[in-house]
Amino acid sequence: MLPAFAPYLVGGSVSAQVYKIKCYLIFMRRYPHTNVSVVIPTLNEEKNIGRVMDEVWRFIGRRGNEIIVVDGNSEDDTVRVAKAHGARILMDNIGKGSALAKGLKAARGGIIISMDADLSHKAKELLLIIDSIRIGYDVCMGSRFMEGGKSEDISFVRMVGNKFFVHLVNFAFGANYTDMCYGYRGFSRKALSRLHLKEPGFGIETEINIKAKKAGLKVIEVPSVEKKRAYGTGKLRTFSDGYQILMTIIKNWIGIA
Ligand SMILES: Nc1nc2c(ncn2[C@@H]2O[C@H](COP(=O)(O)OP(=O)(O)OP(=O)(O)O)[C@@H](O)[C@H]2O)c(=O)[nH]1
Ligand SMILES: [Mg+2]
Repeated sequence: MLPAFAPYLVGGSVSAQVYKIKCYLIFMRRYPHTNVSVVIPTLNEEKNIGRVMDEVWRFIGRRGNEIIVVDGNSEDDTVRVAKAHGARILMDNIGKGSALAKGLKAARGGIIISMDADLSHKAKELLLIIDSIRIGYDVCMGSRFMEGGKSEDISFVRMVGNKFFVHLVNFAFGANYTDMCYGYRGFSRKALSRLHLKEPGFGIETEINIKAKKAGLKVIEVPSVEKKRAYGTGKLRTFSDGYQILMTIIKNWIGIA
């Protein structure tokens, strides 16, 4: 797969082009072709998953790459549609976090991406996330609240909750995050081997933020635009899942996670 900046190699004077091609070859020698795994937890996403996968394939290409769908026993046709679009299917009936952890563990790529199945993540942002890992970051996190990012989906109550959790984690762990409960991310293999994820539900993203900081991993946030879920209903329950996220922070803070 070509890096995101490949189109910029074209154009300019002959000497500028020779220079750019030299830079490109140096880059490719330092960061050789790395296969990509995209892990998508799903629960009743039959109307979304096919389109999500089409878009992902369009940006990463099928050759050498994989999409892993980890399904939580959907009652609809999610698994059939995902299979028909070329996914590796895993099953997990515990929760979003446990499904994601299972998929991340099973991933074979050198760069591993997590994303949602509801068409709220833009596939073209994959290129920035992938290149961030390629150039040496251990974890790249999409952020809706840094300059250039936004959410068309988040409710006021959830936004306030998210801000509270961001500040709490930054205070408790000396971090500098701008977003927390957002699942569009990239990881190096090394990062995943250091995270030891345990959260079964929607606390998983918070657990990743905390453990990445504790492990001293090189983390970068990149702007991300979250769109509204296309079809179906969201599974996150604001208050009970919010409570789980708070518990995730407290457990890690007092050292029992
Ligand atoms: N395997 C599995 N996947 C889940 C589970 N709960 C949610 N998911 C998936 O996790 C992703 C995020 O869930 P959403 O329901 O979109 O959560 P959200 O984005 O916080 O909520 P909305 O803004 O309402 O969409 C989606 O791809 C879901 O299908 C679960 O229990 N098991
Ligand atoms: Mg969603």
